[in-house]
Amino acid sequence: MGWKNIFSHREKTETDVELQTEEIEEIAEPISKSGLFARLKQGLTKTREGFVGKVEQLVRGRKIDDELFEELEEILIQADVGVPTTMMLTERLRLRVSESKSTEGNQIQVWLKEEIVQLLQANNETLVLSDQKPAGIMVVGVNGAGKTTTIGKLAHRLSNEGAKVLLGAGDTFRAAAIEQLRVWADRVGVDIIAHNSGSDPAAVAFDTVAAARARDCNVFILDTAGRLQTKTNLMAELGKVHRVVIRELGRELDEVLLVVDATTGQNALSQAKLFSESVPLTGIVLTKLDGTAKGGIILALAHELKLPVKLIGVGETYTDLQDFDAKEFAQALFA
Ligand SMILES: Nc1nc2c(ncn2[C@@H]2O[C@H](COP(=O)(O)OP(=O)(O)OP(=O)(O)O)[C@@H](O)[C@H]2O)c(=O)[nH]1
Ligand SMILES: [Mg+2]
Repeated sequence: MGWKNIFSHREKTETDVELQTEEIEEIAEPISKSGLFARLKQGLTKTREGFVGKVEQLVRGRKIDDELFEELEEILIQADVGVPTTMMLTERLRLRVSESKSTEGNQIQVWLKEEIVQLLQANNETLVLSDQKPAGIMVVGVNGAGKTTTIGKLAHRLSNEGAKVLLGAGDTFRAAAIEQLRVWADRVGVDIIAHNSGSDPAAVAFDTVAAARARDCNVFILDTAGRLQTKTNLMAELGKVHRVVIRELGRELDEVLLVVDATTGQNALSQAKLFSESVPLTGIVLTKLDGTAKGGIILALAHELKLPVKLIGVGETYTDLQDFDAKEFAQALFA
């Protein structure tokens, strides 16, 4: 069985997972589904308390009226759900109220959870990597969003699942950035392509693709320097790196992931919009959800963008980079 099959083991039934255990044991740390869910729940503690907890307090023992809706809107906006998504959600809740003629405040919380699941599910996708060697992932985002850490965690996971992984140190802006990726490569036990700091990132990208092919790698992951989405020259540079990669690869990348720090608030939307003008983004990695009470940004991203959130970061350890699963997410949030 190839690594790709193992990669998607979370979607399989318990029996399927058991059957694979023998093959996985040597190459993967066993992380049970319940263990992952516990990490997710723990990572969402602040948002659960700051957002869902407030909704709970609001509706308890209350009758549904306009005032309750106004307060609910305030809670949603404070949790970074954003105005358009807040309006969409409350409109749908008002419709449910008028259809059901319910007056119990508690009902609002039940419906809100259902609406959140529906919104997140509409755009729920996980990573898709082709069987063609090498599959390619490029990781972009603003400074400090969590790109390099995400690459380290992803390399660990793919490598554990049997893939031969190659990292490309495309952030040539700082010497420390190359070193940081090298530390991850050593820790995970995968190869890395790096040039000196200050060198051309497109040349690193080119060499990474060529080496991935020459070494028969399953997948390469290219790091890039953090950049503000408003700096047009840096965004143009990113476009150039991407063009070099696909020319050398001979096809589109499998994933171009935008890493977004969940604590940056509504700016996340601007990041997604402007980055997607330079490179064809395939999905978002939403990091540092554990560090914010404003995890509602994930709802704004789902509603206002066409891009799926594919991975979420709920902490700093290996197992804290998880596939995004709408149902599980809502379950952990409302637990
Ligand atoms: N708590 C928490 N911290 C995270 C998460 N993801 C990344 N971090 C931390 O965020 C900090 C920045 O991460 P990096 O991976 O260096 O970010 P980057 O986007 O590569 O940064 P630049 O290369 O400087 O643009 C590090 O201290 C990471 O440990 C997460 O999901 N949760
Ligand atoms: Mg970095």
